[in-house]
Amino acid sequence: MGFPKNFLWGGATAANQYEGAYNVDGRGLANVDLLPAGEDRRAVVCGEKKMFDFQDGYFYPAMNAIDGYHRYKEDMALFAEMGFKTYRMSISWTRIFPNGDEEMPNEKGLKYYEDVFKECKKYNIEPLVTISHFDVPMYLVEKYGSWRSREMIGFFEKYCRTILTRYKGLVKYWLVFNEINMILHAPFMGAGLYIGDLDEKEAERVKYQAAHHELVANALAVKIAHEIDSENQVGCMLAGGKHYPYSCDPNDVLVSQLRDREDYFFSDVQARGEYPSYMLRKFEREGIQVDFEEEDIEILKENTVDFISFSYYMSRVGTANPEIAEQTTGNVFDSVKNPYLPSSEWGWQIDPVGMRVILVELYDRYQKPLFVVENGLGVNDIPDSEGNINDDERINYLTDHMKAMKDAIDLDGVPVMGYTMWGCIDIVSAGSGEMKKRYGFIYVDRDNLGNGTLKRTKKKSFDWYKKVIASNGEIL
Ligand code: P53
Repeated sequence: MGFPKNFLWGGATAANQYEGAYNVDGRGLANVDLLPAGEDRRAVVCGEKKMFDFQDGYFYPAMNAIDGYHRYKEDMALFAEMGFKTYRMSISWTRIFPNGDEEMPNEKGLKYYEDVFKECKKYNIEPLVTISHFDVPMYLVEKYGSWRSREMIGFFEKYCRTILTRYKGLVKYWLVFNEINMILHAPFMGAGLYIGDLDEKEAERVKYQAAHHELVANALAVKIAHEIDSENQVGCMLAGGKHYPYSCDPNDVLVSQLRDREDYFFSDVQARGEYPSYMLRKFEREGIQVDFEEEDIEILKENTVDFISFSYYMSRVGTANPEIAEQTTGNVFDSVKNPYLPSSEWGWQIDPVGMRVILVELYDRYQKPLFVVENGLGVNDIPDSEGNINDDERINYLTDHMKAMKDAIDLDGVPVMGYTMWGCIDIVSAGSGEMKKRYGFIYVDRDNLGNGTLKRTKKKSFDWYKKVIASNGEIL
């Protein structure tokens, strides 16, 4: 027993956190370029502070990131050396359609990813491609207000058709929207929505209307992918992590269950093909007017995803007791602190058992194959006097989470397709904008302000992960 023979071990990155080269080869500006480092980042990410262009006095870490655009061959060789079976990456929408509404795609952008996929093939690495890892062309944000407008569906459909056609035979595994539920918590980073000028009720309506458009676009992407190549497998992608009741007070249990539904709403639609009754009731009760077109119901119903993917960093806690207010820090998902769990340097609580809990829960709920497409630990790794990085804390974190995943496979019978460790090479942190929040097996010489040689160095975990993959998880 243990991990299945064809288990897809690998690592994950996202275009805006990895590539840099934000204005090279005709690439257009995207929302994700405009998230500044520093204390205003959160307000921009959450759509409260408007940042539609670069402003003086700010540093924008995604502009150059770790220059993966020019260094992917060197990085891919290192992934191959670790034995990666898969590499999760994302396509930057504005490399393909710089404004989002062009008649013809940008050939330089298309060619770039074709080269990347060919490089994967050279090493027998199966690409797992996110179609939108939070990015939206700024032109569409300014002209249409991003996903609040139904017009977005058509632009996205065209983008999907273009890449699915071009990369037929090179890519088989696709994810449509990264962490689709992020739209409720970080609307500008997650979906290009600026809502700072709206009252609370209108902001809520806009978020759900935009979510509906994304859900329809997701279903159309599934449809197109299946039409273009019946080999294609398309997954949804959820920011995962269950809410545990703070106590066994039934009211805490209920609150936790209700909070989980804010996340499961998305995968419920994507996996089951219809709006869950609890969400329709919520819209009715709270007077949230979400416009549906007649055809949407059928589109959603007929184009459900093939598998469920998710990120898992931490579990969350729900309580009905307003006096329990100690919050965890550093994540856009607010949660009460769990007294049983330790925290990372960034205040993210560490809970390997929660990996098994979420795997079991998602499989119970959907009975579709699961894919763990993000998991990992952000640490401020500091090279010692010899330049070595002994990241034992990361190795322990990953070992514990992989063991929990193995339990879910072995003891619970959950079908897990693969595991891609987040930030397999150090990249810019999405939440904090820092470079020093590092996840990688590979260290990158760059600091929070963009200084450094960008030199890549293997950490201790590099050889450890190589052994994990070579033994198909047996050495854990
Ligand atoms: P960082 C929280 C906040 C921001 C993005 O996060 C997040 C989460 C976790 O649910 O989502 C994913 O870099 C995301 C990645 C991101 C990763 O978590 O803030 O898909 O883009 O880098 C880790 O430590």
